[in-house]
Amino acid sequence: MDFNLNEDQLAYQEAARAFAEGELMPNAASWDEEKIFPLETITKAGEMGFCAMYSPEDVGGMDMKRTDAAIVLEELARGCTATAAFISIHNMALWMIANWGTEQAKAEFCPTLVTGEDLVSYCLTEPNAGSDAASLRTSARKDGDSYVINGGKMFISGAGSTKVLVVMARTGSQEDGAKGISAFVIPADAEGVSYGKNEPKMGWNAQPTRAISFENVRIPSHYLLGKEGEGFKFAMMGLDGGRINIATTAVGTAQAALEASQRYMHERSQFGKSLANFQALQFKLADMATELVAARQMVRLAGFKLDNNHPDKTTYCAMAKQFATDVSFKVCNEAMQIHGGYGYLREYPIERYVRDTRVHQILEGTNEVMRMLVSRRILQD
Ligand code: FAD
Ligand code: 2MC
Repeated sequence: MDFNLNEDQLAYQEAARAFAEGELMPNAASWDEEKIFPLETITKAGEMGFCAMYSPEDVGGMDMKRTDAAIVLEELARGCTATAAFISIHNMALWMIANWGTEQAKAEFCPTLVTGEDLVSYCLTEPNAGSDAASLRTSARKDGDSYVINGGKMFISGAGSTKVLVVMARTGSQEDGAKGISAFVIPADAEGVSYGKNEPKMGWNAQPTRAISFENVRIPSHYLLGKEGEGFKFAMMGLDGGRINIATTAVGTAQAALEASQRYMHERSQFGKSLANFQALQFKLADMATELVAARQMVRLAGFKLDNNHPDKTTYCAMAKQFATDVSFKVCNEAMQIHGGYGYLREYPIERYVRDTRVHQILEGTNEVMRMLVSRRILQD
């Protein structure tokens, strides 16, 4: 067993770190403050290959291992959590098109998604179907050589700015549950697609979140991914990898918070000594560092399970998402405590790290849903 990063991984890490430090870190605070979705910067990330990391080469992707993509996303998140997290969602949705799209759909949508010139949203959640995603009601009715989509999605990242939507909709009846769900690729400007306001939110301000309505949206039947009834499985397979990504972007942010705390403890003095002399804070820093190492290792282990198609890959992805996002939020919050009142001010990045990592415990499956997945698996044995 070798815990060292190999040459390729070190090269990916270095490239991502340079990109994060040059393009993301200097702008993250103003993107957050002004709610700017940095489309041009994401296109630059696309030039580096970061917009199609684990999509296959036949569509122009990098065909990287999930473990390697996690290394890249961790570094990007040190620069800007919200931007890195959107890049991760884009990678997940593009991977679904690349894997299960028809040749026509792949030829139409993949080239500009791979380069990051265009972006794609992942549309599963509905106002009344959040954790219970299989209860979704958006319908897709077959009509000749078309499908007609009606319904609505909630909380869609990137919506209003993305050019393409991957949408899970019901081709079967409500009683069919998960088996009645299919996945589609839909142009974001198709007639009948409309968008809600950019939801004001606590964090992730460098990317918009909107509701989407579909009113008699007619799409050709070759926009169906795979076969009818396979959509829920595809959505969940996308999320296995997505959950590693959400976990690793939380770890990257917490790493930045840890490094800021280390610096601050040397810089700040009280009672005639630097904070680095107080054992209460030394121990806090030690716990932060230790738990973060455990979280990172768990993310990489889950990546390894997914890369090797291990039968328990879904369980490991859920464990990693739950553990790493809980640890990362705690580390960011502890970093705020170490920074005292200054940590609470916008002048320092710590309060943004806290706001941005909080949502990682909620989305791509809440951490309660992750515990549900893990306990279901344990109790099966
Ligand atoms: P609910 O499902 O209503 O849950 C409420 C609470 O009940 C939670 O604590 C939950 O854990 C708990 N709960 C529910 N069921 C159980 C149970 N069986 N046992 C124990 N506890 C339970 N979705 C997309 O499809 N695409 C996106 O791009 C996207 N982006 C998002 C961006 C942001 C900023 C946010 C906030 C959300 C985004 N989501 C997106 C939606 C996100 O995935 C959901 O918010 C999440 O899955 C939870 O659903 P819900 O909000 O409806 O909460
Ligand atoms: N891989 C392959 N197939 C899977 C799978 C996976 N990871 N997970 C489930 N399936 C299959 C499963 O095998 C079953 O098929 P079959 O009956 O043929 O065996 C089918 O899908 C239904 O699965 P379940 O019986 O487990 O469905 P259930 O409704 O009980 O629970 C649950 C599913 C709770 C795990 C799912 O609804 C879930 O993940 N909920 C959370 C929703 C979520 O994560 N939303 C994220 C939205 S995206 C987002 O937030 C972003 C920011 C982008």
